Amino acid sequence: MLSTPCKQAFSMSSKASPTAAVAPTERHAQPAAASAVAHASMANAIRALAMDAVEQAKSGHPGLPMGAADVATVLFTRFLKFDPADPAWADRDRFVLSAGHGSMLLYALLYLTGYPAMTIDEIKRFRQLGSITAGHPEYGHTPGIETTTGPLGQGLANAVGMAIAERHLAVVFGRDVVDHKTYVLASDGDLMEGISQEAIALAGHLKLSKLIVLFDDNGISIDGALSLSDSVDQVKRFEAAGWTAACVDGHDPAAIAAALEKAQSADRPVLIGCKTTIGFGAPTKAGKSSAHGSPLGADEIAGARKALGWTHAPFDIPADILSAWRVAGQRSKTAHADWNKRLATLDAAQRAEFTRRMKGELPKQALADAMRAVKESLAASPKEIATRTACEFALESLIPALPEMIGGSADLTGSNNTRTKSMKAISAADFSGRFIHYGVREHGMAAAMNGMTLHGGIIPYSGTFLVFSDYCRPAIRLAALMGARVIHVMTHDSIGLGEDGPTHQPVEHLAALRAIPNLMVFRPCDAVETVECWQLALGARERPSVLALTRQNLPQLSQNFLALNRCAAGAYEIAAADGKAEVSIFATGSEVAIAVDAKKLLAEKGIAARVVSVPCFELLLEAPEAARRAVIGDAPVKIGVEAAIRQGWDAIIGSDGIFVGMNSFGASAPYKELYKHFGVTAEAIADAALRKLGKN
Ligand SMILES: Cc1ncc(C[n+]2csc(CCOP(=O)(O)OP(=O)(O)O)c2C)c(N)n1
Repeated sequence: MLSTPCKQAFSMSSKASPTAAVAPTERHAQPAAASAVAHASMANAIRALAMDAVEQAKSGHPGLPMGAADVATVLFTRFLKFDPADPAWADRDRFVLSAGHGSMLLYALLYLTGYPAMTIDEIKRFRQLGSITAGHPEYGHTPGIETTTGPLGQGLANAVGMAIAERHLAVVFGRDVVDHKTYVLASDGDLMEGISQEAIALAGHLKLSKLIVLFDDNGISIDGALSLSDSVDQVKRFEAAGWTAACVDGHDPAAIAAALEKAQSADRPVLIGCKTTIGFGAPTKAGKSSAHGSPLGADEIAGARKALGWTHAPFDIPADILSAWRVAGQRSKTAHADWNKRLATLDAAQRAEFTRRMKGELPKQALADAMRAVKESLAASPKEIATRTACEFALESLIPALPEMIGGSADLTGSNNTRTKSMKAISAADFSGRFIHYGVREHGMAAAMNGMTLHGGIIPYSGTFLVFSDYCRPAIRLAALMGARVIHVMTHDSIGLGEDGPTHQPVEHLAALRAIPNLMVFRPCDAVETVECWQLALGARERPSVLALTRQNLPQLSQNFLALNRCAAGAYEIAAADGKAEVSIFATGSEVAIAVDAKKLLAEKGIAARVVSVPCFELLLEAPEAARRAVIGDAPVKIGVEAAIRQGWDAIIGSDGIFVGMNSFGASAPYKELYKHFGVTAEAIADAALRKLGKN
């Protein structure tokens, strides 16, 4: 325990005084120039910027920044290792504002500590089009933002992935170059979301001792007092998950600093519950939900200025206070310079590898060689295997070639085939492994993977059933929004999984995933396409991917070695028509072989048909128009085949095209019977084509 858990909330009138100075602890003493300015003035600068920016934007959330200003001031001026001149410094501490609605807290900190891009003009343009001060913090949009937050709980779960990445990379490259902490500021909402349970359980299990969560324990959410809907003892909850947890007065800088100091040497993840008052300083709204998510109003702001002793005009930070903050922003300069020196003394090959990995660059030759070897071996001895098995076959070559790949599964390792024979599991005692047993935690897994990618140095891939993509969809959406390369292996991708029945048979999931912008959904039809889709997913540095793979065996349709990655076009003609095609059959995954059989049936009736395999809608639909037209072709009859719903297919077959697939949930039976039962057969395709041609 760090200190005794708090029982009561601390109000403005508690021992925390808005003008109190800080008593520096020995190790994290404030720099001289900073300590000349009272802690309260520095924290009040955050409060003033937050209330003024929200007021000017006529929208936003002043309550959290005002309440958490003391906690953030202590963290940023005395503990956090960062360098505003180099927001991408690989060994910086990560700070995640999980409660993204409090974005003005982060923007104020970035401005005050001196991130060059974050000017006072950007603060004044809070929430305006083209500013870097978006409503919620957006990764890639604003230097210094580690992850996009706003959907509550995600940031906390991202941080778990960041902390895992740190531990793994420290083993690979050594503590001299990888030795940093991950800090999170989380709100009541973050901790109420279900994903937080998955995240804290995984972090506790892995004893992520360099993960420190500051809980903004203000007892208020949008509807009012937290007591309306929650009575969890968070300290006990975190302790039960293997964390060390305690509570401090979040307006007492000395207490916050003492807890943070103690957390530095913890042997497990740390929760510091910080009792705060939302909207601290606002005369009538402090401590109330009315401070949460709307401008305070002119009178309330005037009252807050008075209460806080802040006499300065809106957006005006007095030179001495700004200078104290800027000095704090320079605190880690020496640490950064020392780190540069240590990196320079690293063995040249190790240094180059570290730099490559942190930049997210692929070992191009190694990847190309590995892919070529797998394709050559498939051409030499074709395999009739499930695409999930083909995935494992590909991984056997990829894992040694790409040391940055870290695999995993949400407790379906044997079914997902995501763990190759050589892969050792990561554990609390040993982070050198490259496989993570995420437990039955799809959402936590997907969000942790986002965190690993954002940390840098790692390309994470997962395993679960495609039907459970719903359980991790919010994190997949954020990966797509952030442009994060994470790869989800999702097996058991249709009624082809058979007996487990409709609860496990995805029907609408491919369409739902294809609806997410910037996500690539691959559905390879055989072992060769599986390898090619892996190559494309790995090569897409700013896009997440889903690989939808079968449980059931499929014939290898491409038996000759081709160096070209045909899947790169999104779709290609896998079986040409004999003569001018009257029918084009478009299919994905397991249904491509069925389409090829239908082509044969049509040939017997004298109808020329071609089959186009469509392993990736997105790549096809993004292709230049001429290329797209060429592959879609102009056959009078177009048929789409996929053991899933039609939604999305009209982009390829047109609204008058024929679709052979699912109109309902599946059923429990051996899979061959299911294909017959639901009419996803070569005969059904051929009959539909003949009917359309008036030849039936
Ligand atoms: C997943 C998700 N659900 C709902 C919301 C909308 N929302 C934003 S803040 C919030 C709760 C506010 O309470 P708290 O987290 O305690 O923040 P505070 O009031 O202390 O600022 C909600 C429901 C959201 N951002 N994310």
